[in-house]
Amino acid sequence: MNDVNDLFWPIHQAEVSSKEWTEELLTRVTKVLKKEPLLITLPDGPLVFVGDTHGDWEATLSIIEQYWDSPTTFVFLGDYVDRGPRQVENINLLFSLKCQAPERLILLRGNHETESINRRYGFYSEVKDKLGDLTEEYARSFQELPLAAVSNRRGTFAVHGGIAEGLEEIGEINELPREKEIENHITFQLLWNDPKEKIQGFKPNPRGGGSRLYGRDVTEEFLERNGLKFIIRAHEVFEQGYHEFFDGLVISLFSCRCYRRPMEGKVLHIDSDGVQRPVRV
Ligand SMILES: [Mn+2]
Repeated sequence: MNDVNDLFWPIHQAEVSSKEWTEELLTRVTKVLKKEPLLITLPDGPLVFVGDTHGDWEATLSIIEQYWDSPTTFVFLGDYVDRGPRQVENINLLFSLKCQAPERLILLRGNHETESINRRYGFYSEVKDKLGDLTEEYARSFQELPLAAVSNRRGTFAVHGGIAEGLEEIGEINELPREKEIENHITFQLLWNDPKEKIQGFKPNPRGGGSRLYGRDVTEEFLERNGLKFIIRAHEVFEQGYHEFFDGLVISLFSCRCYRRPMEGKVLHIDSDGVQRPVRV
């Protein structure tokens, strides 16, 4: 196992790297991501799931350092950029670790890993300020990010937003297109949908754009059809960083500690025996 200190990225320095270094990083990570399927099958060992980090570079670093020396696989649920203080540093750290140790770190796509969203919520201008112009290169890397992960042993499905109306079998995710701007309605929902108590089926989501709310009944049907037990997702802010829907059938994580105001961030650790524990960042 690589020592985290020997890696390509000097992780203890908050300074942004040069444009040349980042360009090389993006070329490398795009190649690594292209080799991955859109639905990742997770290994059987311990797992740590991480919700939105949104430029909270320090949160990402502390999570990495906490679990790097154990045989833990990291599953990041997307939304690495926009909003927070160190977006370039956050995504560069994650991409660098991905290049160095692709098996240890799964980086799923969030709805913020899209150029049109980055233009509105801060990443686009941060890249221009710190690196000149690599927005196109970042967008090309984001296009290759996998959409979901499954742990057959744990019966867990991990995705940024949640289940999608029209998606029957999770294997169908591997047939989805890799799009720079997300137009496929299944992909869009995987990244944008939210669970909601006390509704039936799928309903229009106030977020708009074709996103849906999903209720307990369709969640149970999806889990049963796919032989799964529960879903881990991110995408929504919770002050405590952790929230359970439908008596734990859906676990929602938020790991950033500085979203508009200071708050707790949490990750979910699942050990070799399947014991789940929310852990404060
Ligand atoms: Mn999101």
